Amino acid sequence: MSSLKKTGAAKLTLVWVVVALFLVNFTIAGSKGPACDLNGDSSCDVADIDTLAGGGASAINDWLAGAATENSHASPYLASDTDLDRDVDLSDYNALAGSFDPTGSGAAFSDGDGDGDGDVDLSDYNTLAGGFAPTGYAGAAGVPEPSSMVLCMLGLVFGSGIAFCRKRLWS
Ligand SMILES: [Ca+2]
Ligand SMILES: [Ca+2]
Ligand SMILES: [Ca+2]
Repeated sequence: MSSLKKTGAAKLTLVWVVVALFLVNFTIAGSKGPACDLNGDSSCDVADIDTLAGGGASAINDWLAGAATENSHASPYLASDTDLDRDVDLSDYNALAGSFDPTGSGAAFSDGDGDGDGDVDLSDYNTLAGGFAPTGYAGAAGVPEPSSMVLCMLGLVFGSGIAFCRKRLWS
């Protein structure tokens, strides 16, 4: 009688083990998504890269390349593109400037910490300034930026304005 009870208990335990293994396997298989999806919502975006705060440059750069591929872009996201909208513009600059803290720690990618060292400092700023591309950075190399063209035109207008005034006043 007691051996029957033992056999029954062993069978029940075996059933529970099988059920548990099935549930574990189902959970693992169900949560499989792209490697860049770090928060498990099936998309690779700013919320994911922000979880790498302070994780170092190579973790950031790996994610930027992997997520760009996952999101069907031909080239990796730039480290200064704080909102990952494929440009480096004034809104990226404002994010960095608003969180500028060279001695800080724990800054996220969307705060402007493009090199993943946890601070938002001159090095992050220089990277942003060097890659500033308000019209987008996919194939935009070599095209003069509108801001510099406007400055040149203003310079021309201002310069000829001075020449005009000089002519009027001193001739
Ligand atoms: Ca995600
Ligand atoms: Ca951007
Ligand atoms: Ca930094």
